[in-house]
Amino acid sequence: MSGGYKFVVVANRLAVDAAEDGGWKRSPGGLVTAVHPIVRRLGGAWVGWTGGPGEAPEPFEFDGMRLHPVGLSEDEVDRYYEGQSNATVWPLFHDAVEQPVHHREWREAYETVNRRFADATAAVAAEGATVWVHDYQLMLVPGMLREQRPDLRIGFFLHIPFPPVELFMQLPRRADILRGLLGADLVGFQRPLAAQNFLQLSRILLGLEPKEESVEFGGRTVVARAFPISIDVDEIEREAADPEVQAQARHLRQELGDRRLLLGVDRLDYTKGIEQRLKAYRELLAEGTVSNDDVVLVQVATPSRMRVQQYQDLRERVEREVGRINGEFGEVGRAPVHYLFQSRSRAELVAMYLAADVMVVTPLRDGMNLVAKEYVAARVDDDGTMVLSEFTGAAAELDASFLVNPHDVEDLKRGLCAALAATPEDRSTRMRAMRATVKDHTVDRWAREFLDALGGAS
Ligand code: ADQ
Repeated sequence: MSGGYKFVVVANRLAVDAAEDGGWKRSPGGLVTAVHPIVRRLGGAWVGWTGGPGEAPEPFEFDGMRLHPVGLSEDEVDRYYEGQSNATVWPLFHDAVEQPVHHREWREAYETVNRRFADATAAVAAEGATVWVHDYQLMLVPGMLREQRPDLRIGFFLHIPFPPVELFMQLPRRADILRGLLGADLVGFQRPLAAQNFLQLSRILLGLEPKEESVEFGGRTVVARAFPISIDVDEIEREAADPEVQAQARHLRQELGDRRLLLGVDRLDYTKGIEQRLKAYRELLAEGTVSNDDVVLVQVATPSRMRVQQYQDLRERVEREVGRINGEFGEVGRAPVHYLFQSRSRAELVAMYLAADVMVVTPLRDGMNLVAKEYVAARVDDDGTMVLSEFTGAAAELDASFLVNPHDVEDLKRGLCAALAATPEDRSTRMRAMRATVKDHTVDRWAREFLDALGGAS
C-alpha cells in the first residue's frame, strides 16, 4: 500500500503544539523552522506524535503540510518516551554523564512505537518517495520502513551525539539499533567523529567493511556523514533589530544596574553543565575574583522532562545551589544569581542575548547547542563574549569564543575571567569571526545539504 506523498518527515513530535483555543500552532524550534518550508513547497506530509497521551486525531492540514498524528497510550509515553528515549538512550549517548537506566519493558515499548511510526509512514509515502526520519526516539524506523518499502529513499538525522564504541556497546539489543539505522540510505550526524563512531561499530558489531564515509549493507550503500545543524539567522537578526526588543534589552540592563551580565539559557538538563557553571561562579565569588557588586548571573532554565526522576533530582540540586550562592553572597535587592525556571518567548531571549556581557554555554556533552549560535546571530552590535564548552558540536565552528572544559572547574573559572576581561577590540574581533561563520551556515543550508546528499526530494 502506498499513499500520495513524495516527501515525508518523521519525527517524534509533529510540527505543531496544541493551542489554547483548542486548535494548533506551529511549534517553535529549529527543526520545524528548517523543514516546514520544504515540506510546504513539496506538498509533503509530517508523521509525529501530538505530545499528549491518547488516541491519535485524524490527519489534518496545517499551513501547507499534511500532518499525520501517531497516538501513544499513557503507558507508552512512560516507557517509550520518558523511559527508553529519555532515561536510557539520552544519557548513554551523552557520555553517560547520568547513569542510563535499562528496562526490558521500555525497550519493548520503544520497538512497538517505532513500528507504529514506520507503519504510518509506509501508508502515506508515495512510490519512490523521500522520507526523512529524525532523532534518537526513532532509530529503528529506517530499518522497519526499508523492510516494508524498499522503493523509498530514506534519510536519518541524529540531533544528539553518537557515542564512542565502548559506550554504545552497553546498550542492550545494540545490534538491532545499528541495523535500524542502517536501513537508511543516508545517516547524518552533527559531527564527523560521530559518523566515524557509527561506521566503526558497523565493523565491530556486524562485521561490515566500512569505507571512509559509507558502508555496504544488505546490497545497498549507506552513507554516514556530518551535517552540523544551525539556526534561522535572518529571523534572529530581525528580532535583534526590532526597536521593542532593543528597548527590552536596555530595560534589563537598567534593572541590573552597572553590573556585568553573565547569561545562561538552557533546557534544565543534566547534560547542559548548569551545576558546573554555578560551582565555578560560587568559587569566583568566594575567592573575591568577582564581586556581587559588579557581576550578576542570570540563568534561564526551561522546564524539561519533569516526569523523569533524573530531571527532578537535577532541579533540586540546581535550586539548592542557587539558594546557597544567593544566601552566602547576596544582599537585600542584589542577588548574585537570578534563576528563572521558565520558558521565554524568542523576543525575550533575544533581548537577553543583546543585554549579556558573557554568554555561558557549558554542556558536558551536546550534539550542537543552538543557544550558542542564537546568541552570536543576535549580536548585531558585534559585541559580547561567550564561554563555550569544548564538548558541544558548536565549538568546532565557534572557536573564537572562550573554549573551556566544563569538567575542570578551574578551567571554567579561567574562561569566565578571560571573557569578562576581554577588551572591546578583542570582543569585536571574536564576535565578527563567529558571526561570519553562523551567517554562512544557516539552518536552511543544513536542510538543503542533507536532502541534496540524500537525493530524491528537491
Ligand atoms: P536541545 O538539547 O534542546 O536540542 P539546543 O540546541 O540548545 O538544545 O536548543 C534549545 C532551543 O530551545 C534553542 O532554540 C533555545 O532558544 C530554546 N530555549 C532554551 N531555553 C529556553 C527558554 N528558557 N525559553 C524558550 N526557549 C528556550 C537538541 C540537541 C542539541 C541540538 C538540537 C538541534 O540536544 O545538541 O543542537 O537538538 O539539533
